[in-house]
Amino acid sequence: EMLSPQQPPTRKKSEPNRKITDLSKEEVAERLEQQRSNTYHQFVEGNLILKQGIIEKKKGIFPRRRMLLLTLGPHLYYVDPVTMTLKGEIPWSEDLKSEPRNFKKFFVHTPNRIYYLEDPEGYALEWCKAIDEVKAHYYPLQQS
Ligand code: 4IP
Repeated sequence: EMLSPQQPPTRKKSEPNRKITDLSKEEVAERLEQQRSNTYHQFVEGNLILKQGIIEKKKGIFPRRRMLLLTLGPHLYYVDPVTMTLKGEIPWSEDLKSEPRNFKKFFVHTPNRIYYLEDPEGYALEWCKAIDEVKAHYYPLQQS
């Protein structure tokens, strides 16, 4: 099965328990190769994109539409999809926590800031699950 170069694959329906981080070295290498044609590859410092999608990040008066990129590393980059510029990164640490609020809204808690995010497509739970799996992968002793 060919993976689309633009959208990293999400969980396959046939493998519901497979974690987003369950990848062999060969799969990582193959997907990195495919990722070169992803227009957002330029922002992720060579890291494999595990999940990407447009979200709204609320801060101040105006929510900002951003492409959120969850990668190995781990990293959570966000890019302005109109100007195609990297706007920042949600800093990873063992203390990062996702919190779904409803199907659209979710929070990402970090020691110095709570990121208020909204997935207009309604896949907030998917985002939180992916973030939790990445956290469990990199910080296995931190799970409560
Ligand atoms: C900006 O609001 C944008 O929301 C920025 O988001 C945000 O930076 C700024 O917060 C905030 O002041 P205005 O443009 O309405 O002023 P983005 O960087 O995605 O464009 P971050 O990146 O931190 O969310 P400050 O406090 O970081 O400057």
